[in-house]
Amino acid sequence: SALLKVMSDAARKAARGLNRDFGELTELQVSRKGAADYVSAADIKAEQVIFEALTKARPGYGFLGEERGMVEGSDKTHTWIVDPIDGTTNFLHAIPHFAINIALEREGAIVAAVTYNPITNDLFWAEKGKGTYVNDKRLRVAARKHLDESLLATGIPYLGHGQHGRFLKELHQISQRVSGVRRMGSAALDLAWVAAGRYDGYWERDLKPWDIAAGLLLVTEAGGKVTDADGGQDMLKTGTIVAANLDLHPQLIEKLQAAQ
Ligand code: 2AM
Ligand code: CA
Ligand code: CA
Ligand code: CA
Repeated sequence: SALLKVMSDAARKAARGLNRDFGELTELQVSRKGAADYVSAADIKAEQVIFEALTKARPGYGFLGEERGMVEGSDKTHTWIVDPIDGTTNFLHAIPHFAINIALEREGAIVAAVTYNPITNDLFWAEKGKGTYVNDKRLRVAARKHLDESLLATGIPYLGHGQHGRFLKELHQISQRVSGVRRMGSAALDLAWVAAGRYDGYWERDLKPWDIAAGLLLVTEAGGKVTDADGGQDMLKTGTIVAANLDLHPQLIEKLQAAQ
């Protein structure tokens, strides 16, 4: 659709700068917003490119970006939610696992999503009611029904961020029941990989709207279920997310609750 083209063009345009800077930034081009919260010249430049492309195509829409915060628009029903690099730590360490994340919120619901890994050239996209794709290929969440055969992803709290003790309890509870747990460092790609059926499920806490807004549509349009840890729909407010297929989702929620 025209909307998806606007979003994927913006992501590909920002990706050109990221490909240039990947593995090439000096320490001088990186600063710290808080404990372990790094931002590089590449994050800021990529967000600027995305902001300009989206604002030109859809003047008036609001814009919420990790690096510039909220820019109110004249149109109060539409807001872009953007993370120019999800997985900045990977990006700065020359690990090819990060993504440009763009979602469109309409009256409180996410209606379109793009998650683009410029290194692998995987462009994950979804539009409400129309399914999820990676490039031209339709995606479907995995079909595994039992936790003991499933591979999950999660995120680990880091310096100055998150509840480390609670995370270890949850990991202790869950890792005994599954065939594996991965932690790759990009919430956006974790969700995209659940949509693709690569991971069977994913849970994480203390996230921001720009980490997960796109991915929650990718997973639901691929036939999966996404909730917060209580089974509710407050993921963007609580920053807590549990994603899996319809069989595994309740099992994952149960194990998380047993860990509290
Ligand atoms: P970011 O790269 O856009 O900052 C989940 O782990 C999320 O936490 C990531 O998607 C990442 O988004 C964010 N995050 C911020 N600082 C982090 C750090 N030091 N280590 C891991 N993740 C971090
Ligand atoms: Ca960040
Ligand atoms: Ca992020
Ligand atoms: Ca980011």
